Amino acid sequence: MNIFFYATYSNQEEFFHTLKKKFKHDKVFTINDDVDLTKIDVAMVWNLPSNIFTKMINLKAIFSIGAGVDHILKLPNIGNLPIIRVKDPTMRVRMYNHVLSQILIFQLKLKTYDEAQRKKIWMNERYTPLNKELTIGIMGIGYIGNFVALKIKKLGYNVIGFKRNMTTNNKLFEIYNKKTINKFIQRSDIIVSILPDTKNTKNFVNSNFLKKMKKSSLLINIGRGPAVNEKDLIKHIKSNPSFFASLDVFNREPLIKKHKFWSNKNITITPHVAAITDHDSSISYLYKRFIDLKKNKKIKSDVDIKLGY
Ligand code: OXD
Repeated sequence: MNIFFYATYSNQEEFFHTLKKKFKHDKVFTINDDVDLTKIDVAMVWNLPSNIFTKMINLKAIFSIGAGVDHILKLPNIGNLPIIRVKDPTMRVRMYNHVLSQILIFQLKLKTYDEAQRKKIWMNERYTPLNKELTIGIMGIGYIGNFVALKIKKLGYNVIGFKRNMTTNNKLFEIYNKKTINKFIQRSDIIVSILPDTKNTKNFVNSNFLKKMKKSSLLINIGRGPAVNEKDLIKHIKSNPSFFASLDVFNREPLIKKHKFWSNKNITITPHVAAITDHDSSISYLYKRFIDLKKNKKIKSDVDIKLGY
């Protein structure tokens, strides 16, 4: 089969070499090859430009080399083309580590002590809640969200979930849906958004949502930037000094220099690194799915185009 690889990763060369080694029985092309795009069977991509995609008129499937597929759903006339996305167990572990680190920073008031240290202030002891006293609300209970929720629950935190169209309950933790979302927000001490970027999730966390959150609370966003209304978040923090946010994803990346988030002491910024793509493990996953396609001549899409994930 003919494969076309395209990515906008900073280490895409390295990724490409590992991919080429793994797919040694097939031909892997890039933009630097003089290749007839109509002969490409499979595209393995991150941020593929539309003008390249539209020339690949005989594609059997398009693979996202990351977990997200928003970059693929933006392409024109995707139709019923099967979309495969990476399900990488190491990505889930990294997401969990990241979430736990941000929970602990908030729970143990480490930002406050850090600020005091910079001013050489020996701060009096402050109450820090135990795990069992905190409820962590996870929005987006998919491959990653479910794993994070269960790992956190094992540490003794109370865990609840939110999934828009969920009607049945999960046996391991309570799941709220779009009808019961208010209760989910009000119960949570910390909300973790692992929401994808879809028409239903744009500005999901807006002033209305934030107002319902506890005054002393933490919002962690490791899903997609557009799920959080950035202006509303800044306003909310201004009037709620005990409200914190830890953001790994943004409306526009990289975050521009003049963005208000940079200098806000209640906001922690990480540059979309909560779960970096692990080359070996994600390429192994892509390979497994590719072999399925080669053997069966067809493959079931991982993505419901209507839902957008
Ligand atoms: C991904 C990401 O979707 O890195 O893989 O955001």
